[in-house]
Amino acid sequence: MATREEVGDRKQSVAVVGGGLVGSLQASLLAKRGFRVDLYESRADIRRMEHVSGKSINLALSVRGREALKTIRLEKTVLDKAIPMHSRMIHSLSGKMSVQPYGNKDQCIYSVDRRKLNEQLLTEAEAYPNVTLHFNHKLVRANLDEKTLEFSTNDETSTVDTDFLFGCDGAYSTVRRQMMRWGRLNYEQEYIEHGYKELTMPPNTNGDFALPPNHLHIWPRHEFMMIALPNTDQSFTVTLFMPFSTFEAIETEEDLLAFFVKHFPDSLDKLGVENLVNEFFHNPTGRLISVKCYPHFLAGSSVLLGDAAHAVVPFYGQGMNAGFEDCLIFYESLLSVGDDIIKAAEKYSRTHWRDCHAIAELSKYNYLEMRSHVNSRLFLLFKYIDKLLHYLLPNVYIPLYTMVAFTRIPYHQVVLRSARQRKIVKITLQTGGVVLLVALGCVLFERSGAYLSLRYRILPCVVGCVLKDFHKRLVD
Ligand code: FAD
Ligand code: EGO
Repeated sequence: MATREEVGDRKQSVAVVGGGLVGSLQASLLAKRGFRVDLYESRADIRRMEHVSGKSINLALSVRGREALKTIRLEKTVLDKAIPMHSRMIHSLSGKMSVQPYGNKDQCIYSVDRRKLNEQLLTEAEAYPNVTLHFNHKLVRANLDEKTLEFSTNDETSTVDTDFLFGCDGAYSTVRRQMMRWGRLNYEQEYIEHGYKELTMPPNTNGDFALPPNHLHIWPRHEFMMIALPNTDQSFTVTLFMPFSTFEAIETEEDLLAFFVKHFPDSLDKLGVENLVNEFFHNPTGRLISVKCYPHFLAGSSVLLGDAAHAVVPFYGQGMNAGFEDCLIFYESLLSVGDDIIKAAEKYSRTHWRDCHAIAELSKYNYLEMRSHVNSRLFLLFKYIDKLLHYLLPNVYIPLYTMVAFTRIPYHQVVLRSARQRKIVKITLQTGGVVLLVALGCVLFERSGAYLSLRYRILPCVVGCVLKDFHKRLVD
């Protein structure tokens, strides 16, 4: 448990709406700076619930999220209950499994249980004397001029005053909607064609993991993508991503089994036919939304964080990580302006929105790339080329996934860098091709005994032009 020597005695009271992953982290970080924090969550206290409904069971935690957890001294506690995945394991249609490490030995992502993580974050927040958690409080309206919040609590409504408001209420944010009514908030959302279904791969008959546990398992099949992340109870949570139309086309048990035999034959036994049929037809098909908005700070009193500010499609496994990084960057802003919350919000929102937009775009781009031309062989090939280039040019070329998951390079710089890297590779390949042609020309001249002037005057000219062109294209 964290020591709380930093807790000061500031009068300012702030409201955090949403007690999900981001809201509960934000409450602790604000409490650490001495603010009086009231956190409002529409659901009941998940720590006292038997069953929690909702999206994804486990999540991949990477460096950005870990850095934020470190700040409230919760990283170790969380990692203790998480399973490291130090490589990807690619499953081909024939059942072949190929392993590719993420990098050096400490470069791994972690499979964490969403519910456990949320519970740990709530317990951590609650342990601050200056935090009050309010469950069963659903925000229905916010008056941003009067700075009042209206909640529906079970059957009643209640209204509270607040100095400052953090909207951490997820992709369908009510705070964001209120901000849009108040002022000029631009908003853009997009549902993608793919939905997702979560399935459980139970432990095998020996009670062990049905697949090696320390990997992120990926079945890349163009339009159909499947992944599996390990759980501490020796099971895996498998997520199948595919177009809604394909989900709808699978109506009977026979359809389902035929589909799995055709596309994921190696996983059928491990999922178990009865279990698969049961879960596939009982678990809901999730929808995936991508949200961008601007600005994230409005009315001098409201800031959006996490999915409320930028819901992203899960094809980089970055939604929570990006949301946690929002909180960390806000915290760093607070530190740099002496805990003046309005100045911190101004500073935070001046630049950070670009990174939020960038991760939304990167995630959508990866969705397009993976479904349009990635099967298991191409996936392995891309990753192999990435690895080779990184080996040859360790400081110049960093694979995109590495920058996203294993560094804190701001996402918008990741986009710029990756574009530059791609360009270098492309131009090098093109120039390499031209150089080969010229060399071939040389050999032919040699053989045909062409005029010396060709070899000594024209050739250097051609080589010079090629190199000049290479340089020119590289600089602009
Ligand atoms: P949420 O988790 O949605 O929490 C919002 C909270 O606000 C909820 O508790 C809700 O009850 C509450 N709330 C909503 N409205 C109100 C209201 N009006 N009043 C009061 N409370 C309210 N991210 C990763 O980093 N790695 C992954 O591997 C990963 N995998 C994913 C897989 C899938 C299939 C999906 C869908 C997402 C995945 N994500 C992943 C993204 C991650 O789930 C989200 O980015 C993360 O949950 C965002 O946290 P949040 O607190 O902003 O929002
Ligand atoms: C060619 C090959 C182009 C989430 C590979 C791009 C994402 C992308 C959904 C994986 C790992 C955590 C994830 C890699 C790429 C989680 C992830 C990756 C998926 C799907 C996921 C990787 C939950 C992009 N990380 N990743 O390199 O291992 O590569 F496959 Cl569908």
